Amino acid sequence: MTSTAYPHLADLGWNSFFEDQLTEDRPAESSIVRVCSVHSMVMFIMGSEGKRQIAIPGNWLSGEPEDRPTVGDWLILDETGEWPVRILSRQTLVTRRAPSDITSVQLVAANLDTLFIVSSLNEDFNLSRLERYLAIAYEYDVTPVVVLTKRDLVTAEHADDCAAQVRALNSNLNVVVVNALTIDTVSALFPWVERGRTATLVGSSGVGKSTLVNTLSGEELTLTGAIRDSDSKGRHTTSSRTLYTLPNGGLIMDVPGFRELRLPPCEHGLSKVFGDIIELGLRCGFADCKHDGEPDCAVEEAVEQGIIPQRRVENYRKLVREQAAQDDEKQQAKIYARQRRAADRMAGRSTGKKQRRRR
Ligand SMILES: Nc1nc2c(ncn2[C@@H]2O[C@H](COP(=O)(O)OP(=O)(O)OP(=O)(O)O)[C@@H](O)[C@H]2O)c(=O)[nH]1
Ligand SMILES: [Mg+2]
Ligand SMILES: [Zn+2]
Repeated sequence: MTSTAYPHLADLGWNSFFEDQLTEDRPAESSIVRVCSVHSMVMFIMGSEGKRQIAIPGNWLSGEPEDRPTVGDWLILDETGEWPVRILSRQTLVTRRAPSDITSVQLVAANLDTLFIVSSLNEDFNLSRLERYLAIAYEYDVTPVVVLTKRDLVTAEHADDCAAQVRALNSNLNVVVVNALTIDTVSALFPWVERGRTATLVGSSGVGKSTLVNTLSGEELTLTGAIRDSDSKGRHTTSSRTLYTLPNGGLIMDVPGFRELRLPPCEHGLSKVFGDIIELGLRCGFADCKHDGEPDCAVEEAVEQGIIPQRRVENYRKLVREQAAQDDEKQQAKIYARQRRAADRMAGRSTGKKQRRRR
């Protein structure tokens, strides 16, 4: 853990990144607090003196989404300790496109170390959806851990097969298979949510995010909900994002289930998730190949040879289309070109490569 002038805050995730922002008068330890939950006019905060509620300044509410406080933020309070005056710059910030208005972003969580991407091993299991979540984790430089729940409800073969499919997405990926109801398997998550570290749980409704919070804490900190029999989906039991402290000193944020996850601008994240496809694309006949029926396409050849699953290529193309906001062909071409150039640079092939056709 980082040593700072505010020892009690280190347990809440405080480190030198935040301390370095306090250049002028150094506030008292009691004036530095972390946001646990945000409601329409008030927020809950925690600090060296415990947890309490304060009002959100009106002018903060009318600002841009990024200028508003979100769960996980560090705030400085005025001398009265009642009024927040500043949001410290975020070390990490995870956003998504707002479901109601895809032109604006919605803040999911600030200052995280770990993103637990939760999926159940039954009907919810979907590799393309996991690739979306992974793109976010890579974009924002937060360590992803894929947590596959409900191991007790499926056969061991099915659980092993699903875990192997997830590991095949990226050989460095952390994948943990659990029965979220009991600590024996869930304890494997502790290394990613140690004292002073912050983790967030994301995934569809009903996959067991709140159940994991309760099992990790050994208490009923948050409500969990039954699943609909008709389609095994959850009922959106958790309604707001909340940061909890675990008995081991780790911090974990429970998040309402996402109905759909629309990616924010996320080109870098996508190029990490789909690095293998981009790399292969350097060998396509056309420099601007979209891997969609063009002649001499190295990616489609790899699909035919069973090296890359068709699903994965389709998901890559779909997510680039989404990035380009609404099927703008020129925009898509630019994204493909930027990602290829970056891969080209990484591979050190900027000179002496084969001359490719341009359309
Ligand atoms: N058998 C079994 N049931 C589980 C497991 N994980 C979660 N459940 C059950 O699934 C239901 C939904 O769990 P929650 O923890 O409420 O799901 P959630 O992801 O928080 O859902 P939202 O808050 O709606 O987003 C509850 O009835 C849990 O008991 C598991 O690993 N095994
Ligand atoms: Mg929940
Ligand atoms: Zn191609």
